Amino acid sequence: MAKDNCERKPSKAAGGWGALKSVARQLKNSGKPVSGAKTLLSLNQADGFDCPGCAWGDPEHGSSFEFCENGVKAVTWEATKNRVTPEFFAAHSVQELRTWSDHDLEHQGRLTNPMRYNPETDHYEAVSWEDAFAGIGAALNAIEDPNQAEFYTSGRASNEAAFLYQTFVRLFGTNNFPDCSNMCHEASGVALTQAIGIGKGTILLEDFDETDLVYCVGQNPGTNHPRMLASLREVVERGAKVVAINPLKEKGLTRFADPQNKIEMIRGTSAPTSTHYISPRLGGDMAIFRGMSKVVLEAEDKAQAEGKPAVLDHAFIAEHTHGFDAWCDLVRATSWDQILDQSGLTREDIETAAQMYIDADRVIVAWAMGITQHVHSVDTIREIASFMFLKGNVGRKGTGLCPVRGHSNVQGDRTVGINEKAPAAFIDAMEAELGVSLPRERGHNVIQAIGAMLDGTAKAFIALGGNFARAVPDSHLVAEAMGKLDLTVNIATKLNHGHLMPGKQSYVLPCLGRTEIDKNLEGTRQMVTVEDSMSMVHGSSGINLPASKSLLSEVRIIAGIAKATVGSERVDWDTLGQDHDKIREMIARVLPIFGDFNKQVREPRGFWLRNPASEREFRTPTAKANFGDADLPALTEWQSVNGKDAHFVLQTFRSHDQYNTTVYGMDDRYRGIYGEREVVFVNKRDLKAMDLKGGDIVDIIGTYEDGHRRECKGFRVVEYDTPRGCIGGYYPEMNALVPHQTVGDLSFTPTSKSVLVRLEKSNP
Ligand SMILES: Nc1nc2c(c(=O)[nH]1)N[C@H]1C(S)=C(S)[C@@H](COP(=O)(O)OP(=O)(O)OC[C@H]3O[C@@H](n4cnc5c(=O)[nH]c(N)nc54)[C@H](O)[C@@H]3O)O[C@H]1N2
Ligand SMILES: Nc1nc2c(c(=O)[nH]1)N[C@H]1C(S)=C(S)[C@@H](COP(=O)(O)OP(=O)(O)OC[C@H]3O[C@@H](n4cnc5c(=O)[nH]c(N)nc54)[C@H](O)[C@@H]3O)O[C@H]1N2
Ligand SMILES: [Mo]
Repeated sequence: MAKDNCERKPSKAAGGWGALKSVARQLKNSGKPVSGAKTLLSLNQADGFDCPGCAWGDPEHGSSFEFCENGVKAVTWEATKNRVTPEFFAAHSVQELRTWSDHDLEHQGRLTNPMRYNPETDHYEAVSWEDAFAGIGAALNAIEDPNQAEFYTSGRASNEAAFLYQTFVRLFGTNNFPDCSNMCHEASGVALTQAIGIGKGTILLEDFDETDLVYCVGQNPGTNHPRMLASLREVVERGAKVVAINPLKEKGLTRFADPQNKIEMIRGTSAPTSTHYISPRLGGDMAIFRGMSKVVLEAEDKAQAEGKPAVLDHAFIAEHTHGFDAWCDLVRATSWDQILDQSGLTREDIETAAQMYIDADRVIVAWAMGITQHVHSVDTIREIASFMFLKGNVGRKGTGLCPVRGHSNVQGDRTVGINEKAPAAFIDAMEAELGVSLPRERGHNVIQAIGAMLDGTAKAFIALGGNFARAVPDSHLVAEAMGKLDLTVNIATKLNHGHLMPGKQSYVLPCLGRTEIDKNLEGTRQMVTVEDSMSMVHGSSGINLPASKSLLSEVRIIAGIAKATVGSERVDWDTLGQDHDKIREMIARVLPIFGDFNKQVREPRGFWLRNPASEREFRTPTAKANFGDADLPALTEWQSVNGKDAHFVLQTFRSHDQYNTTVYGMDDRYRGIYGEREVVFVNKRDLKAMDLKGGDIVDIIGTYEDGHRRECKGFRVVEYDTPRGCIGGYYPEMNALVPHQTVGDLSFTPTSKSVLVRLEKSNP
């Protein structure tokens, strides 16, 4: 634990009074004229709005108060009374604002007016919506090649906004759709598509009620998916098992006090969220699953030799899978030495974790960024899937693969076409809908968009939400390159650093948030829809008055830009902009899986987008679930630094007080950090070896030899329970250290959880 951090200690359990106090503080600070409590009671209710916090599924809408501490932060942060007005921009130049922190920028509140950058004064100035649309349309049309424009999407955008956006971008003539998913669960999408024929998870929330065993891998749900803790805790209370696999002992994965449980709150008690905890080295998870599979295969051999019942589900393997024998050969050929060195575990650790699998009838594996943000993530997820196929743990009640998504609609955005490599069938359907041929070549993902900005071929950047400049690797280089573009446009609720690197022409366009009432010109309320991690699609309608009279919905802003850029010959943007039902009709024509979209989404709990893999229909080229075909990495990042003085693998993670690049506050209660973020978590023995102690100040230096100097200077050392050679610190500050050229194999995901660095004592 963070020993040297003076006055305050880490919390004993996740949730509890700490969470309630934090909620109260948040409500007070938001000071919303519309009652904060009323806003919260509408969260995740049938007639309310979807929590913009995370993509965890909801139980029956309306059955309880469905929010958590960090959902409250997300909501109140949006529903603040603070405003960023034209007067604010008149008072502060862009150069000045660039010196502000991420927290201070967003804390100024909601953007109120469309703004255009004036390079002569270095200030943003108010502009009318008409002039903004016309200016953007003219600038986009002045670009020689549509592939020189990058159209970014952050995963909070609704299905309706995302679908309209991709329609516009494809008509404009490019598939350049860098999106936050490229930095997030891309490896899950790639690996699951190869393994089971669809890049999504196969479980429903109810599966947690039936499962015998959950592996929760590379994920910190106490902070990032707090509503998942209720599921994990119920699994443990039922007597089933939860194995947490995480280099850090994350509080939420040990104990949870449910702030909505009165008795628990009064007694100050909490309950466990896991039954077993194993702490591997960074990037060691493929080795763990390979090792567990080895144990399972040995158990099968033994059972056969002794004439006992089979351990494997032979019927499933024979009927539904491909590549079993070849993969078994790989598993058997993998040495324990390599497995133990990469994972950093003992053979007993792995055998214990595998024995639980052997004993369990129904198993779920859930994972997030600790698995997806490495070089070997795709192979690791394939290995997880192969392990699960051994006992038919896919497509059965209480079983399944569960990539836990990040942004609340990141999965939906992909479904409706935010995809630089969309399937041909989708483009075919869009062409039939629009009566025009559309570009087919692969567009840019985030890494390729960065490349185009750095080499000067990109001319324009449009962002539907997010904070590209801070979220991406090599953030300093990228921010600088953004300033050289001809056009930058940001559709946003709040001011962030991404808006402060204006191109030659630049606009910041303020939009309505999830919490706000969206009415069209005739005064009819519009709802949007989102898809959660479990492929449930539901409606979301805000209840608060808009932060300013000048705001438009994302849908109307996109329609405005589209009309001014590609004209209304193919699409009646005015009508679609005014009527979300019409957009949903169009979505359902292009993607028949949405069925009678407008009717279904008005059911209280929304509806489930059928996932064939969860019914054992595997739409892969072999028409089967495919076992993996990869060896363990020849060398993990940890192995590459092991034995080199002061060299480490660094993981960059989230504090309890942030939402990605949105920094709510400076505390990380569960890890015992208060009032600061420029810290680096290091193992005690590593510190000793370097003659350092907790509280010392160090510089963290990137060790990639590609000509770029990467450093974070003056960070405070925190002595922490993390494996030797593996250190950690906060994103986005540490994006200055994450290289954009080193990416996940096949996923192109920045390797934010295995960054190679060196520590040096700071020279004050
Ligand atoms: N409050 C809040 N909620 C959020 C977000 C937020 O910022 N704040 N962000 C949203 C988004 S976009 C996303 S993608 C998710 C992110 O959700 P998480 O994936 O939980 O996010 P991180 O903070 O990056 O945490 C990564 C976890 O993986 C562990 N880990 C790192 N490397 C390894 C490894 O090699 N092996 C194993 N086994 N574990 C490892 C870390 O110790 C850490 O516990 O949360 C979403 N929800
Ligand atoms: N080093 C490192 N880098 C990472 C990660 C990591 O773990 N480590 N994680 C990666 C992951 S998983 C992700 S998903 C990305 C996140 O990358 P992004 O999605 O680009 O970043 P966010 O911080 O979520 O975006 C915050 C901004 O979104 C805008 N916003 C908020 N709500 C709305 C809305 O309703 N509409 C619109 N239009 N705008 C809105 C606000 O202006 C706010 O400032 O970062 C990635 N980068
Ligand atoms: Mo994410």
